Amino acid sequence: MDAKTILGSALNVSRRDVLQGAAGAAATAGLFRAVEPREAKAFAYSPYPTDDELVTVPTSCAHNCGSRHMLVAHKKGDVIVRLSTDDGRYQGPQGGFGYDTEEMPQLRACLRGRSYRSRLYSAERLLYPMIRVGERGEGKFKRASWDAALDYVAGKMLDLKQKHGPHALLDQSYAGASYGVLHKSDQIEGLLGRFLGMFGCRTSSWSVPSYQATTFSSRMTFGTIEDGNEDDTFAHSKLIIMWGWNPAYTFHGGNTFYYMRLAKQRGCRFVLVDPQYSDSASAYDAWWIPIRPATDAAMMAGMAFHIFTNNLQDQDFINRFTQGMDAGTMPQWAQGGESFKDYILGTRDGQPKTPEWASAICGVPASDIVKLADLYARTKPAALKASWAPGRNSNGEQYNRMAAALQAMTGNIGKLGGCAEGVGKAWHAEGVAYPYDEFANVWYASIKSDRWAHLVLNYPNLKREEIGLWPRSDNLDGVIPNVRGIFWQGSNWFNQLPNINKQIEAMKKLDLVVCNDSTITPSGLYADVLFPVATHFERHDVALPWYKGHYYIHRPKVIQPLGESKTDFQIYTELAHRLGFGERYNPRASREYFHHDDAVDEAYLAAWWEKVQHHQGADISWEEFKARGTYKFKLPRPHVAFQDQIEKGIPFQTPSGKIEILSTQLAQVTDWTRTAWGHPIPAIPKWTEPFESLNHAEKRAEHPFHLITPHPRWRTHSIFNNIPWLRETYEQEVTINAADAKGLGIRTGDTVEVYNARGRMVLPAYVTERVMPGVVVVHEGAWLDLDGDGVDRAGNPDVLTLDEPSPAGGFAYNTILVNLRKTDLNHRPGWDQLATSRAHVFRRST
Ligand SMILES: Nc1nc2c(c(=O)[nH]1)N[C@H]1C(S)=C(S)[C@@H](COP(=O)(O)OP(=O)(O)OC[C@H]3O[C@@H](n4cnc5c(=O)[nH]c(N)nc54)[C@H](O)[C@@H]3O)O[C@H]1N2
Ligand SMILES: Nc1nc2c(c(=O)[nH]1)N[C@H]1C(S)=C(S)[C@@H](COP(=O)(O)OP(=O)(O)OC[C@H]3O[C@@H](n4cnc5c(=O)[nH]c(N)nc54)[C@H](O)[C@@H]3O)O[C@H]1N2
Ligand code: SF4
Ligand SMILES: [Mo]
Repeated sequence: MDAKTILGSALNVSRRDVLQGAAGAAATAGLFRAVEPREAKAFAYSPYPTDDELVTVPTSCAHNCGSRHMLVAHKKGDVIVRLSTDDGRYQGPQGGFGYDTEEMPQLRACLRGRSYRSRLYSAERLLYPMIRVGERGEGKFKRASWDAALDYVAGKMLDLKQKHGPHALLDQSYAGASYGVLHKSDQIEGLLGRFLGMFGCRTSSWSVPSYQATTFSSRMTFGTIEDGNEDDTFAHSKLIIMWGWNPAYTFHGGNTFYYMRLAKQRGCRFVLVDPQYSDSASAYDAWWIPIRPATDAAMMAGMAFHIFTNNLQDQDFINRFTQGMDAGTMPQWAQGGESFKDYILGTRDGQPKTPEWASAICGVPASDIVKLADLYARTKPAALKASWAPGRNSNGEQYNRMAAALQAMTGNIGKLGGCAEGVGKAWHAEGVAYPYDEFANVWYASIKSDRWAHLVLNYPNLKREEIGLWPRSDNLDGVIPNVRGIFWQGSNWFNQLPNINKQIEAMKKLDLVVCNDSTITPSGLYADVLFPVATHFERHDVALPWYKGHYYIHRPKVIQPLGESKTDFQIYTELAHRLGFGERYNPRASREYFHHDDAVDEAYLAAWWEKVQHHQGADISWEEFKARGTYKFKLPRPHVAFQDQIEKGIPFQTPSGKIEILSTQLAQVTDWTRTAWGHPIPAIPKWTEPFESLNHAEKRAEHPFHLITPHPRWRTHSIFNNIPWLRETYEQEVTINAADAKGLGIRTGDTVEVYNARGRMVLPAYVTERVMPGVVVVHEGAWLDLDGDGVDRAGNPDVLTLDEPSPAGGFAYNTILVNLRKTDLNHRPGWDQLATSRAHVFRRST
């Protein structure tokens, strides 16, 4: 072969191209001597197909990630070769290339969404049903036919129901696919709940890891979790306090950061109250107030003290809209009782909650507490965005209720540029496209989700309050469920719930574990049967926004399902047929649905769109929506929660119709063991001691550091952990303050072990001044990778977290004392180095 032929074949160009190139080079040699034909050829080569060679299909990204953006698939044949995102062309009739306005910004994808192709085609994809052949957790499976795998599960279900009764199967479905209307995984509205419920054998789980404490607070205070403003309202704030909130990483809406930037340009001031200095703080040049984790309620009480004692409160707002803020707003039934102001001033308990008192608990100088309180009370409008992470603590509900008290006393509720969040849900979407009728046919007992291991390990010798058993009004009230099997759908909770080692022990006692997922995961590794699930690129659906955003995005079936994967709906429908209730479960489908889902899914979605037209006034047809790809609702004014309550005097949805600083419901509980919470909760917001914190001298002697575990920018919890592109952008590391690191002889890049009585994990250290002394940070969501000694080499902080619920059911993910030491054990950052699903052995043994 001569040089040109080699060049041609190496670059994969046709022989004709090479010949033309050679002729061209010869003809022009005299003119362009400097240009080597070899270089010209290499430059001209284009390795990727251009758009006119591809089919373009707009769709959306997915999962429980804080937002919902567009992805635009470009495919060749049935393979997606490129993903792009919104460029303005999908915004309806007014849109067009480059269209991007303050009223209607594009829905542009983040780094995770743009990497989605490598998740779609990852080596960890599940392509065939699998049945476990090794021990649970060993990772050994053999490929099975759909028939064999479905028969096995159906047989086991009948057996367990017959032997152990109607509680034997635990529904651990969660939000991996909650934000679609048809192929839905969800604790409450999901496909699995309906399936197990109709089968008549289900224990469901309540309590949301994200914000159970916050939900409790929003419900008690406002009577709803829809206390959220739309993203664009941030642009109208004069002061934004990011309290335990890092929107540069953890999105709470699609364009939050954009609107906050507009606020900055208009002169808004920013404050961050957080143990770590975040990228959000640096982006907005925020005043950083480092705070000891799990002590936020104390600092807020100190702020309330300053506001009351300097008469900076909005007394008119308090008088008109609150219950129990002070003596004048106490309801008839509580006259003479302790009001919130009494508590803050210490008139009953003798302890005024002064900034100095607060400072001793939270570690923030009293002068800074005063300065922030002053700034917040005097700047109008001001948004105290009290995010969920500080509520993801022991007694976290008190933090959120205290925040609501501050928001109310400064009159920042129901006003543009203010903020009442809380949960922050801004919109009630038309969320379900299959026949879902509020628990009809759904037989259930309900336990607190992260207490399943405690239940299984201690059954039947436990009290109802240990598992947060939901009260019932029938003769089954108080019956402790005998759980013998788990179904995971849209959840990798084995990897994500607290105290994984306790879950591993409980796993050993189960008779059946079934996991539906698109990839192998740690939950799948501990399952008996793996059902491969088609992703949202491989099925027909409509996407919902997260908590903010008034829009829908159409999700066509962009490509055919990979391997033998099926949708969750197909899997449960076929199982239901085998168990005798297939037609009831999926009334639009025949048994053919397992092989042909298109027409049935289309029918469900078209009927759902009719509801959108009738209930929400969407003004285009289903066909037009499909053609357009998105539908955005035009709001008559920026959406501000409770604006009508404040401006028109409409009652709040609480028992009193007021913002309940004193909760009517809590004040009236007589037996806490018979509530789902199980533990006493004060009726007004109060500072209560967490299980453990930097203030517990005795516990600190052995475990001197407080670990917090925020959400990662580069993953959606555990999803995307196996993506090499994203792995290049980060390390799963423990962030430690420079002075602390010096004391331990640790430098950036050293491998350290982080441990406490519940577990051990290994990961590299990142030494910095951006986290306060005494606090260390590890992001949640790494895929558990245990060695033979039970040490997690991946760095999943849930081997260290505590499964003890805080009184209102919150998850104490940020309340963890730990210690650190340098180690010779190696860190194993991800299974992508170890696993291929094609091998049927998902993990190397240790
Ligand atoms: N230490 C610590 N732990 C935490 C937290 C913390 O702050 N700190 N945060 C907690 C919070 S807030 C949350 S929300 C949880 C999240 O916990 P999980 O919900 O378990 O987290 P994800 O990683 O999102 O897992 C979702 C799973 O659903 C799968 N999935 C996606 N789409 C589909 C589908 O269509 N069908 C099926 N069958 N499966 C699908 C994904 O592949 C993935 O495995 O983690 C909690 N864990
Ligand atoms: N990129 C990305 N975005 C996400 C998710 C994701 O996995 N990845 N998950 C989504 C989900 S399901 C959820 S629930 C939300 C979570 O949203 P958030 O709860 O708001 O997010 P986190 O990242 O856990 O924490 C935010 C900040 O709180 C700080 N913090 C932790 N503990 C304390 C404390 O005790 N006091 C104070 N003052 N600050 C504290 C952390 O340092 C961090 O900077 O994010 C959503 N958005
Ligand atoms: S924020 Fe969520 S929906 Fe948006 S692109 Fe990222 S992962 Fe996808
Ligand atoms: Mo969450």
